[in-house]
Amino acid sequence: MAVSDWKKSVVYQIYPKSFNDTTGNGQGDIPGIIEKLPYLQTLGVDYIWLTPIYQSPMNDNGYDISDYYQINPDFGTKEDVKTLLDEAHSLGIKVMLDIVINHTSTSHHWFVESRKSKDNPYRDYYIWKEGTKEEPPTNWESKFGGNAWTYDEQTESYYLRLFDVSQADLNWENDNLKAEIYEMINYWIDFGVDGFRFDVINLISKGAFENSTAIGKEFYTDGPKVHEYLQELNKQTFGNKDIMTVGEMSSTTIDNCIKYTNPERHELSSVFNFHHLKVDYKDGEKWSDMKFDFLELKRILMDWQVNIAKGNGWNAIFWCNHDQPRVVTRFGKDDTEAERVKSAKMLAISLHMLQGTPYIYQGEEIGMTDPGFTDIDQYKDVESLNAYKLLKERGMDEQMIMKVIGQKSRDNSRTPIQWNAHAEAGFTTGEPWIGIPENYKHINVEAALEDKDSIFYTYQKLIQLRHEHDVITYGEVEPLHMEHPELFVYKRHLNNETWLVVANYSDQIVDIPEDIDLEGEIMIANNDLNGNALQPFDAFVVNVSGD
Ligand code: TEU
Repeated sequence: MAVSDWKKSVVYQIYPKSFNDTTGNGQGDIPGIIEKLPYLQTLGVDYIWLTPIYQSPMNDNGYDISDYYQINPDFGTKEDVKTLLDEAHSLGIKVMLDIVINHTSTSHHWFVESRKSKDNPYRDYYIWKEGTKEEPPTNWESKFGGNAWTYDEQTESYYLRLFDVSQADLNWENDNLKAEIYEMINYWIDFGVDGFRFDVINLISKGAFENSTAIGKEFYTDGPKVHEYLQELNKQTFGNKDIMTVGEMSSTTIDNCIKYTNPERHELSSVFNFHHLKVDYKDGEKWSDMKFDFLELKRILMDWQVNIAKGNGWNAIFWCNHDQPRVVTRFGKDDTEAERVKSAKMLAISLHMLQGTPYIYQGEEIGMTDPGFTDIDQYKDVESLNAYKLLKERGMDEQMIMKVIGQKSRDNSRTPIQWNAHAEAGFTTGEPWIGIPENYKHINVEAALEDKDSIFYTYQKLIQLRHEHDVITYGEVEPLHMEHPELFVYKRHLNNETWLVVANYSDQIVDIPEDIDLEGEIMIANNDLNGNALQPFDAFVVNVSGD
């Protein structure tokens, strides 16, 4: 049953293209989501967030929007969205849409107009600068590789695109543009949605357009007017309404995230940051081969936990999304079935006991793994395909390229949900748009629901615990044993209640430190406690109140 306090809620992220196909065209659709709502109700989530479902050429799977008011026909119709809202609401599930307003597709009619001439009324909706064919306005780099400016023959100028060439950045200095954005968001509020996830929202305020000594991030990340823009957006659209918001913050800081989410500032409800998911980027480079740094992971998570709370801000907490590899492969272990199940539960427990709003990405609740693609032709993602070309140009050998893409590609999380052991994992009756790993025969929703010890039921219980025990939402976080190389240990305190969380991140038996007393009521665990040692990937949450 959904909770009335949004701070106690849990969100389930749906990537519609890979969720459930009802037409046999190999891509998921909105009726497919409707069909699975009872499953999500069984899991117990309060909200679902759908990644973009609007009209789009799909160069970046919907993050390139060409019309904010139309639904991509591959996903269904506006009627389908209405039905989804009604049916979700009747099951006590709220619905969040993804709003991409840092950029639009270059097929959006604003951009089509904008590129026509320098005096077109839409010209200023985007960021155009002069430059010669040989020399772009600045040396900034696109997040997807290459220079961030694209030369347009028509008016012999450059437009800024921090992502793909087909994703032109919007100019938030333009009042008409802002008014159109507010109108569009209000349209979806009136339509009946309950929340929004704002894509790369901390990039909307561009500062000076100058050459960078790095890749240009410093000029537009948490830019000079971003808080002003968000306060205005809040006031003109969702502020003072029962709408939950989460902003996706690229390379942000704790101080800015406090500002984004402290309720007194009227900006957003919560924020995603990604610092804890860069602990396997060697020297900050995503396309590198590296096992994750566990001490760094704990340090970053706890730094955000403690300091965001001090500033009265609010985190979103997550391991997975449609841009990240699968967490069980990444921070757990999927070599054997026992290790996969055990480590997936441990990761779930140690994350869901933190403070903030937890997000579960489709398939995470059954411990889906990276697919282990070995051939570049298996990859579909624009970022991965660009990386392949760039790494080749840099001279990296083919085997290493496939290894790092295998580790880091966004396609790792984009393979379809494995519903059952039938053909194509029950996702489609046609040819899936992207490959499905063989392990669907035993890793699937049907099998998970039948096994009362499955990962699914750990997630279900974690959601129930959050709904029932205020300590998880409001308790103070006390980090412990931060230098321990295998254990993640912390306490949560609320009034007279104290919960202790102990998780073994290693595949080895580890002694329990002497000052850790696991005496008390076990609230959730993935094993029975026995003796003074933790088995590989053990995780325990104990109510130790009265110690
Ligand atoms: O992602 C923003 C973003 O910068 C990253 O998550 C990015 O995919 C990654 O860092 C690349 O290494 C958001 C969306 O989540 C993503 O799917 C879109 O491609 C991107 O914005 C552009 O809209």
